[in-house]
Amino acid sequence: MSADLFDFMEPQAHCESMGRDAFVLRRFALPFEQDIWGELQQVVWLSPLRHMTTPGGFRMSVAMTNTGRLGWISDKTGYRYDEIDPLSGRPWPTMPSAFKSLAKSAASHVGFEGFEPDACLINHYEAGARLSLHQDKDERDYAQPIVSVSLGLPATFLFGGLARTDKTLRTVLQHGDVVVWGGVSRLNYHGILPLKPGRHPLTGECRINLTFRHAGS
Ligand code: MD3
Ligand code: FE
Repeated sequence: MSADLFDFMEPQAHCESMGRDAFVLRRFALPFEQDIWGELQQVVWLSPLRHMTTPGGFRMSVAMTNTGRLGWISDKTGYRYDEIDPLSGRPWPTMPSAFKSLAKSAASHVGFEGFEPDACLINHYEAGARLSLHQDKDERDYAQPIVSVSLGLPATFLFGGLARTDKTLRTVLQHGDVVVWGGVSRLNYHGILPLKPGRHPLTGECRINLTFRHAGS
C-alpha cells in the first residue's frame, strides 16, 4: 500500500503494537471527543460514578459506572456482571450509539470484525487513583476483543503476561488513544499506575477510561 493511500485511510490515528494481538491506535477517538463527552454526561446523570468495594473489603480508588445491557460490579460478595445498577435499582443506561460505533470501528480497524459490545465500564481516575495488576476474566466469551478509550489526563498503563510475575511493558495512554486487545493477549495481566495530578481541557482534573466488552452470552 502506498504511503499516500495509508494517510488517506488514517488521517489521525497511528497504530502501534503492544505485543501479539494488542494494538494501540493513537488519538483514534479525537474526532469523536465532543460526542463521547456529551453522551457521557447523560450516562453519569442516570447511573452516577461511585467507588465500589472489593471482595476483600477495600474501597476502589477508581470511581466507576457502566453503560450497556450489562455492567461490571464489585462488592463484598465478588465481581460480576449485572443488568441492574445496584445504586439506581434500574437497568444501566443504554449504550450510546456514538460509544458503540467508536468501539466497533476501532476493533475492525485492527481486524476484529463483528465486535458486539454489550458492556462499557467507565473508569474515573483522580490524582493518585490506580488499578493494580489484574486479569479481566469475568466475561463469558474470550473470543471477542476488549476495546479501551482513554480521555483526559495521561496515565501509565502496565501490560504483563499470563502470570502475575511476568515482566511488564509500559506505555503512556493519552487523551484519545484507543487500545484493542484480543486473541492471545486477552487474559494478560495489566494495570494503571497512580494518576499524576494535572488538568485537561476536556475532562478537567481527571482521566476517564471506557472499556468495551462482550460480557454476556
Ligand atoms: C489488557 N482498565 O477496567 S484499559 C479494566 O485504563 C481496566 O482503566 C484500565 O483494566 C483503564 O479492567 C486499562 C483496559 C484493558 C482492559 C482489558 C484488558 C486492558 C486490557 C485485557 C487484557 C489486556
Ligand atoms: Fe482490566
